[in-house]
Amino acid sequence: MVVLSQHVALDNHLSVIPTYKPVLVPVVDLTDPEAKTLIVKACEEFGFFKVVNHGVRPDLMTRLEQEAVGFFALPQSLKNQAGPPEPYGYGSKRIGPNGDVGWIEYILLNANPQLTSPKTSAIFRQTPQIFREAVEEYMKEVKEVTCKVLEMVAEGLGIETRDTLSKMVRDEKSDSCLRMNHYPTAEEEAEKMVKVGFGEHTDPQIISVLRSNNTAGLQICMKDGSWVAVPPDQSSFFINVGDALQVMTNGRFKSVKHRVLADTRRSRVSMIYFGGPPLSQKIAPLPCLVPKQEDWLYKEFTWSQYKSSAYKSKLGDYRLGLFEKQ
Ligand code: GA4
Repeated sequence: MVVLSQHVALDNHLSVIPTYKPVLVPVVDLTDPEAKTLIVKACEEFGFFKVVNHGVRPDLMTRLEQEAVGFFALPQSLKNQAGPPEPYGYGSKRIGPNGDVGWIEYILLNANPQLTSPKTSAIFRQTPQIFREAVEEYMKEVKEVTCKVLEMVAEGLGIETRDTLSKMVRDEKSDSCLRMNHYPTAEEEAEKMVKVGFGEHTDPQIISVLRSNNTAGLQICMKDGSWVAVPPDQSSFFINVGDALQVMTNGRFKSVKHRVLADTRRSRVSMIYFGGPPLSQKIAPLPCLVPKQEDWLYKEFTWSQYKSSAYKSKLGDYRLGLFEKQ
């Protein structure tokens, strides 16, 4: 991992190409017997880690990447038929409904194939069978990695029922989603610089599992407020703790603030699986971790309540504030 030591932000552009100094990124080998301990440590210290030996076939990753690249290469008018996102569908530059923007275009899909909307069908219109299959096969395997990691989290935390967290994602009503992001290159020479691709934010869900091509851009925020750049690695997954897991661990795990600074000389493609609970799931500190309610730092809420409050917020807002106990 590399620390961003200085930058100047001007109207979503960085006027200086930042300088970096190296830091270690926690790497967890999922086949290591110590993996659960290392995951818990990484979630406490960074809210972020990289996983290797995850068992997902590399061809599934490259196939979905190729399909996504194919979609993003379509004429703008065709892509627009799959948008604007509400919240699922194709989006360009605008992120969420409250005025956030970035140097990005993306596809957001609900992980539940039964919730196919006309916009989702428009995404798959050009190569229906191949793209849909690539998405489904990829999601099936990444969901397995997500659940495996959540089971290791539960074991590492000493929770007796190891599926306490993973069952929320395995549930057929789980509100998980898949995001495919494209941070394009700039055509104009004057535009070739570092821009904010995806502004700083935390993810609302339980955990997020990201895979990108070999173009840099992802940065995470350390506890002291400094930003560190994460070197890309197309064969690994990067996992971050989301708001819901911060609440369920009563703040022991931190939902890590992250962002993407896009170097517009190279295009970056990432796909992120957001492991979310069913809409009706109650989210609160887990009683097996924090038995006394008076020790809870957060009020109980449903995932549906949290999600609607998130969609009323701006990307960089501290969304958990509304749910903290006084
Ligand atoms: C951040 C994490 C996921 O990408 C996402 C985003 C969502 C969106 O793009 O539609 C949000 C953002 C994310 C958090 C606050 C709201 C909702 C945009 C936005 C301003 C799909 C998610 O679940 O929350």
